[in-house]
Amino acid sequence: SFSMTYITIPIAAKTADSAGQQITKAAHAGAEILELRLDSLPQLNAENVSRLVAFAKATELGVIATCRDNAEGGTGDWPQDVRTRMLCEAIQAGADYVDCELANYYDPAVREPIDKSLAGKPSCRLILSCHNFEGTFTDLTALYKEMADQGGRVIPKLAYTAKHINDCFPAIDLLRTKDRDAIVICMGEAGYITRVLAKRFGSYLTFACLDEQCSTAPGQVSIDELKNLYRWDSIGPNTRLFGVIGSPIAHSMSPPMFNAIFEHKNLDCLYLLLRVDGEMPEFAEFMDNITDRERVGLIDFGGFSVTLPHKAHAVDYAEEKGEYLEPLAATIGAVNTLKVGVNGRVSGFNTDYAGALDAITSTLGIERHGLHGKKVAVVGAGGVGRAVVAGLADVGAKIVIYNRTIQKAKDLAGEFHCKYAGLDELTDMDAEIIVNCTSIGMHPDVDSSPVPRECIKQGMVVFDTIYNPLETKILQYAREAGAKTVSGAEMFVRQAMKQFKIYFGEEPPEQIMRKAVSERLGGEF
Ligand code: SKM
Repeated sequence: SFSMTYITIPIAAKTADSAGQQITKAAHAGAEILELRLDSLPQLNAENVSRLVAFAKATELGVIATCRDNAEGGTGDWPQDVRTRMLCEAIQAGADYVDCELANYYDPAVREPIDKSLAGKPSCRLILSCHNFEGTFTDLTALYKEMADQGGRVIPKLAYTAKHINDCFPAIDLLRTKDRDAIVICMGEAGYITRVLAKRFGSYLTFACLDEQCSTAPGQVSIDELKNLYRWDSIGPNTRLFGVIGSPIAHSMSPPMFNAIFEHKNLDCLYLLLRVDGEMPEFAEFMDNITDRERVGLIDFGGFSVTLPHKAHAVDYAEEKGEYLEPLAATIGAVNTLKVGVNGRVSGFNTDYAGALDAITSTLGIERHGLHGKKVAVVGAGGVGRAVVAGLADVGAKIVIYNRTIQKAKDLAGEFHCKYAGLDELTDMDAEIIVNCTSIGMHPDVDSSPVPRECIKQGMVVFDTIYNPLETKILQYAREAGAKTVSGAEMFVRQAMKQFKIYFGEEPPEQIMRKAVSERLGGEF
């Protein structure tokens, strides 16, 4: 069995005062280990090092001392003999761990004094580290073994840059198969899952920063995010994983919303941002990595939300390698929900169209069949428009599709047997419900409306699929005209409610989801 996973905050301060402040802040924030980056001290000498170690030890947190070589990301450009002496000094001063680069440890002029100092301090452990800022290591496992061969008290530390999320899998595999305490971390934004999942996969520690300014390496997550968004204290070795796949994805409200559900229902689950850059090949590689027979049950993803640009890729994936594809998702050409079965094979669904229908029917207080024969103007013929039209056509609404490029409106209308027109014909519109599926009015374009004010009449329902801002220009016009309004946040919550039902087979806690989204968007909807 392995040790727990410690949240470690690097202290890389330029002055002794600021180091002291950072240490105090880190202790308050909930750090469990402090990593003293001695190389960042402006005056590196024995006295400063022992004072800093003593100050850090007084917090009763674990203390790592390292004097990072510039070749592996350090600063200061200190000569090797100075760095070695400072590590020995830190050992004497009572550091719990010293971290020395494996490459340097091979040098007897480094190894011998360090080993000698360690011999006098049996409780101090040696972290042997190797950093690659350029990319992955050619043979991660061999490097790990080389480190482990250096003795029983060694904790191997391997940190490499992930340029793509798919580069994280070797690190995760090493953590799963390691035979001793080890630190394996992917740097870079694409490596973020290895930091957040360090506890799930049993890395000895994960590095977090106090805030973005204090980050000592790219991709470091703040301790506040780890604890409050990523449920650090609740994560265990069996936590089931979920996530939203897309690129860009930082804006997604799915993680705070699903993690709020997990918290509320006390589920041993965690929901992540999964930025999968690229197109079908990268998406398929990611899915293959997750659903790999060797890894299923070990990595244990339960399901995914899928957003741009991967919704069509998810259709193809479910078709080629999955076990089920919802027929309407195939018709729409977009899967936004993947559920991973016990066999590791995925099923694909679309909950966007249902989310849109539910947003409208709940506002009108009717059932879906109540939409039969209703006159609906759908503005926009892109991806969202397709899902909305497919859903409305399925329940027999009378649809007119309006689009700037008339050919696109015509093609979509032809597929779903409805009418179409250009945006200039909106003034002749005869509709009970208007749905905006364009991005007109989305932040920062907040003063534009896809539909002129005079087209909106009292008693209509106006639904904007945009949720940022909560009240777009068209919704403002609608409110002022006495029409009923539906925000994109309503659709967002409802598509996610369907996802929860698909993942867990039970009803979702709607109010908790609304609250999480409201908090994020800064208003009720
Ligand atoms: O269809 C949804 C998807 O399920 C999640 C999402 C998000 O998290 O931003 C947006 C929509 O594409």
